[in-house]
Amino acid sequence: MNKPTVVTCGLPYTNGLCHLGHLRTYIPGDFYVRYLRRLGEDIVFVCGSDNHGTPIVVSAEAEKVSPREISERYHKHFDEVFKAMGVRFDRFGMTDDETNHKRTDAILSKLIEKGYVYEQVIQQSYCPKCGRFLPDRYVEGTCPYCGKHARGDECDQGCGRHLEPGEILDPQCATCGTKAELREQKHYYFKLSAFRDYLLEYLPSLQGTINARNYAIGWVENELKDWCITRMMDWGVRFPGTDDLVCYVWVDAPIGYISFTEEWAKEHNDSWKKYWCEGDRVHFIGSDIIYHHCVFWPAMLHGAGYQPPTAVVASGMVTIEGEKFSKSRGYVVWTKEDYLDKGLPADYLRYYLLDYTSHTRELDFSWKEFQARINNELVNTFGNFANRSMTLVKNKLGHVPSVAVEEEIFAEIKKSLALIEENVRAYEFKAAVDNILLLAGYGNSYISNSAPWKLLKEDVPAAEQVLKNCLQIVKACALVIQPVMPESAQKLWEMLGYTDLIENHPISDALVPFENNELGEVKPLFPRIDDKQREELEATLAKRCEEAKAKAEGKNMTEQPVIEPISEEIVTIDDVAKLDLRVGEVIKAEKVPKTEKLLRLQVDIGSEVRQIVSSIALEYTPEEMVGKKIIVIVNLKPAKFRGEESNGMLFAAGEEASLLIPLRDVPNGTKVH
Ligand code: B3M
Ligand code: ZN
Repeated sequence: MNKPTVVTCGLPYTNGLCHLGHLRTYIPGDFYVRYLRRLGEDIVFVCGSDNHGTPIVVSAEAEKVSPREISERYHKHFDEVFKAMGVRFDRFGMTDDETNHKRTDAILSKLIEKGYVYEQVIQQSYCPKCGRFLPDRYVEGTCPYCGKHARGDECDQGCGRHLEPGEILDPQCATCGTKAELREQKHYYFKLSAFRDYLLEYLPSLQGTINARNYAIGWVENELKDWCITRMMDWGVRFPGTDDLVCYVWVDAPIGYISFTEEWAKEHNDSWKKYWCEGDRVHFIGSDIIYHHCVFWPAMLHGAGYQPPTAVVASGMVTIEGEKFSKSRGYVVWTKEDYLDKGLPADYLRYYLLDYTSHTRELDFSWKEFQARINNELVNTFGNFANRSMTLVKNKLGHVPSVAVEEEIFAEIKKSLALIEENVRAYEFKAAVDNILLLAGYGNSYISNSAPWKLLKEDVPAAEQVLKNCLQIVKACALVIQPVMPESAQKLWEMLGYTDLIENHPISDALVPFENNELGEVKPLFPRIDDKQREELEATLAKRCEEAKAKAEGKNMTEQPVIEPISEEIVTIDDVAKLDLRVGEVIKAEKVPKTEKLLRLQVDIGSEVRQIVSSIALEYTPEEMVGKKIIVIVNLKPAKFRGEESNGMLFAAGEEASLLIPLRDVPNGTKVH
């Protein structure tokens, strides 16, 4: 009997919608679970939403709702999308639910008790303008390791490293842009460095994909810094024994895996310990969070007396039409809006994501490739073989032949089953799915070469033998494709004349002789994706990218001006005092004839009316200027512009010549100081 196994998928944060990047982890996780279950393994499959952490608080603040409210909204979204995509967790919990607060408290208390946690006063970024400390996403600056732009807890645009509080250089408040000050704060640290030897012993035996193991070993060999596990904010799991600190989100998030198993066990009268203390633990994650799962998490579990992960399966990243996935640039495919709501079958996307490339590689999504894969592989090979076999039996022969299936057919199926299983167990999902398709391909060649449509006219018993063999292969194909495409497999199962659920049959039923006397209603299994539909899907993406580009360009002008360097010439306070600056009111304005840029203004400066010539005609009309109160320097040496005398100068900012004006109304001639 196999060990009980808990399989988890990385928890989506509840401040954004589900997109294809997410599915790269969940679909293979679901496929793996479905396949192994049908090999008879005892698996519980859990996931949930990750509700804590500063990004969610930042989003909630922007939307003026509570973090719990925003979390519940996105939690529901993910739950629905996963179900629609056929990703079936036994439990999809929330890290903010009570079970997780309790389990996190228990684990932290254990770590404290065992002496793995210590107190330390650190310099933490503080925004003097917003009047608050700046944990994680609240602060931005420069990565101390690679010099790229980084967020408080993660170098998001460079080396991808986890950053400890206080490590970021040139910290700025992410909300208002003010330069952050450093202020002292008391925090708690986890003695990660004490786990170096343990991790170096454990990691070589960690199963899963090789990228996870190798990256982790490399990091541990290089450096292992202690880890700040508290944050000063309200939203999160209260750190034991404190009333102003919560634990860092990466503490309570993976603990969610345990809590969700507990919640499932409670509901099913089962034991969560069976999985967490005795069985196997397999985590499906994105390759950007290997560090958290292969370094922090096993150390934390080991320190608190739990078993570490048995396997970490890390998927490569997703690109969209060859471009780096980016919400702000529009390179994103939303699972619901761009895929499911367009009426596209979940099964097609499952197939594409599993079979495009091997699990650890980068996966490019393009609608063209999507169309090609579906039409060439699913429609032309798999669908065509199943359809030809069943329609010949149903419409031409008229009955299911009673003759026994030939041995060579069973031998071929047996060979396929072994290869598929081997690859599933090795986390080689593409190879597994390729082998499923190869079985259909074998069937397709077999039917083409045997030409039962000809035999039906010449040698009916021979035709019957071929068709019975074909039905056996179709049955096997349905059983093995089910974990990839559950809906289509069920349809195919019913066409084969079964009335029960295919998912209740073990994979090994592929070797049980085809037993039905009658087929069900036979219809084409996979609708083709035509060019028109593909063009529409491409157009949606292209439009989103254009809009994002336009938005970014507009934004650049207003939000990211080119800042001129600060003048190096030093002036003293006496120099400044020499300038006589006054508030003046424009009482008359006209364009200087034959010039493009000059306006001649009559400005009332209290004691007199001055003529000032200014090159603002492209930015302001004379009418606009009349009545404006402006700042004027009144002791400037008179000058002439195009023959017009100018007795002073006004102030304006930037290329747009934004006028400097007094905020409150003051009498003309008031001194500026
Ligand atoms: N919520 C999402 C991510 O970084 C994060 C995963 C938590 S898994 C315990 O991909
Ligand atoms: Zn970096």
